Formats: sequence, C-alpha cells, structure tokens
Amino acid sequence: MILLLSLVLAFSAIAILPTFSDAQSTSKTFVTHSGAIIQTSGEVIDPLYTVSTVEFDPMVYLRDFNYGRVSQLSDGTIVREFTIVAEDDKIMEVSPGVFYNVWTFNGTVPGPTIRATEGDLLRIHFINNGSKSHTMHFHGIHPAGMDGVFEPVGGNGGQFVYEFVADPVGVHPYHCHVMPLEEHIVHGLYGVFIVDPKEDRLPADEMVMVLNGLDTDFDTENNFYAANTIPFYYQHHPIQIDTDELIRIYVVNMVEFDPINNLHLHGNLYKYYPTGTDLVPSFYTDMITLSQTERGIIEFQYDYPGKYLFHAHKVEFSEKGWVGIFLVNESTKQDVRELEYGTQ
Ligand SMILES: [Cu+2]
Repeated sequence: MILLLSLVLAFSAIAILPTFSDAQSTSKTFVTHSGAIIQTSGEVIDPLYTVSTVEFDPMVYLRDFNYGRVSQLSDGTIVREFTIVAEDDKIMEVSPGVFYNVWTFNGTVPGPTIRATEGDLLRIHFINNGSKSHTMHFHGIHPAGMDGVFEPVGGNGGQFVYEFVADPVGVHPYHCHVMPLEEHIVHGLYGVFIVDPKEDRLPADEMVMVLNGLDTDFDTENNFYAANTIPFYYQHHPIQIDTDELIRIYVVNMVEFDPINNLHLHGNLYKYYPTGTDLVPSFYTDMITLSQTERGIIEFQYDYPGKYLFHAHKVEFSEKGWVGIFLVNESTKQDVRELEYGTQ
C-alpha cells in the first residue's frame, strides 16, 4: 500500500513539476483595483472565483434590440418591462487564450440593448446575483430616486425596480454606479439604451457598437480595445451590408482609463447626430472623437461595393483590437431599379 502510494506521488510530481517550475519562473504579484494582492503565472489575469463561461457573439449583439415585455396603461401609455440580472463571477475568453473575469448584465458584456419609444414607461426589475453591490444608472431624464447612485443593491439576490419615462430621444449608456466606479465599468457592467422618436427614423440596417477596453493586468491601462468587446472580431468576421442601403449605427464609448476614443470610416463619410437627440445631423465627417459615455448616431451608405475598414484613429487602440471591416455587397435592390427604369 505504501509502495503504491509512493508510486502515485512520484508520478504526480513528474506531472506537476514542469508546470510548477514554469509558473514559478513567470509568477507575478498584482494588486487588484479592490486592493486584493494576488499572484498569477501569466494569462489568467483576474483572481476572482469564477463559475461559468460567457458565450458572446458580437455578430448577434450587433443587431439585437430588446424591446421588453409590452403592456398598456388605461391612458394608452406603453409599458415596457425588463428583467436585468447582474453577476460578477463569470469568465470570458476575450481573445484566444486570454480569459478574463467579466461582470455582466444578463450574462454578457455589454448587457442587452434596451429599446423604447419616447414617452413609454420603463419598468426594469433589477436582480443582483453578484457578490458585490451593483446598480443600474441610466443616462437620460428621470427622478433622483431612479438614478441608481445612492441606492446600492446588495448582492446575493438584492432587488430594485427602476421605473421612469423614456426621455429624451437618443442613444444613452446605462452602467453600474457603485464605487470604485472604474472597477465596475471596466469589468463590463454597462449597456446601451435607445429612445426612438415617436415618428420613426428612416428605415435602415441598424447596429449597436459599444467601444470598450479591457485591462487584463490591473495596471489601470487597457490591454485590449474593441467594438463590442472582442478585439479584432469584425476584422475576422466582416459586417455584411449592401450598397445604397442606409446604415445607422448607435455608437457609445465606454472605454475606461483613456480620455478619448474615436471612430474613423474608410471610403465614405457619415452624418453624425451627437447623443442622437436631434433629428438633424450636426456633422458630415469620417471621424468623431468621444470621451467616456459620449455617444451618438452615425448614418451612411456606400455607393461602391468592396471591403472598407472602420477603426479607432487612435492607432494604439486599433492595433490592440478596435478595428473592423464592412463588406459591402452590390445591392440586389439596385438591379430591380435598373430593370424598372431600363438603364441598358
Ligand atoms: Cu457594480
């Protein structure tokens, strides 16, 4: 029995030793934003306990709008109800082989895109299943008690119902507002809130882009940048659009630590509506610069098919992941129009 045990221990040591020595040679000590002192041997960066892996598809997120559960009050007001669950113990492969502890609203970073029409009553049932206190702070107009700042919602099942009227028209961020704020934001507790005007905007292929960064080694500098969380995703998986089709993108900058971010489009210019609050564009440009939580709506259409880059013109950000491609296909609608009007 003793002999058997010795053999098992010897084999275990052989199996463990190389890994252990590798780990020792690269072991580093970090102090997290919350003050914890931890050691890591490399790519696993966040020491927090993790229980499940986030599955996130930036291509699905891009055009996924959540209008809530709809009912109507006796005065005709539309009520939109949402259930949002916060968690802070998930792990996500943010880049091949790089795992990061993400804090999530409804399981993803960013959280769901919440969409309503101006004047709708929003009722958001917030459940905090995390281990820390969290809140939902919406940008926009609402009563003080609905601001998600002075009413921290405790973890392990704490609840709060946010209720307010969707106002004003535009694109707004929502995010957790518990201190230390940078820790709660950089881990992923944010999302987009769109308020549509009562008279619809022109029909368009609509998308959401959250510009974000990931500080995976806790030095208060981002190691990765992205549009919609996964670095280089839309470069490897181009966004397919058509010529002569109006494209409308709701852009929100949530990058922590860096004072500015920006968005440059190739081979084209776009109309820009800062915060989306006005229905008349303020600029016609191929480059906007945004501070944190600054946002707007961009609209454009391509005349010529082909591949076009879009990216941060802060080159450091694009080289660390914030770059993508529009693959513009020849519109079939154009063929129909040519047939109708007989161009040949
Ligand atoms: Cu939080």
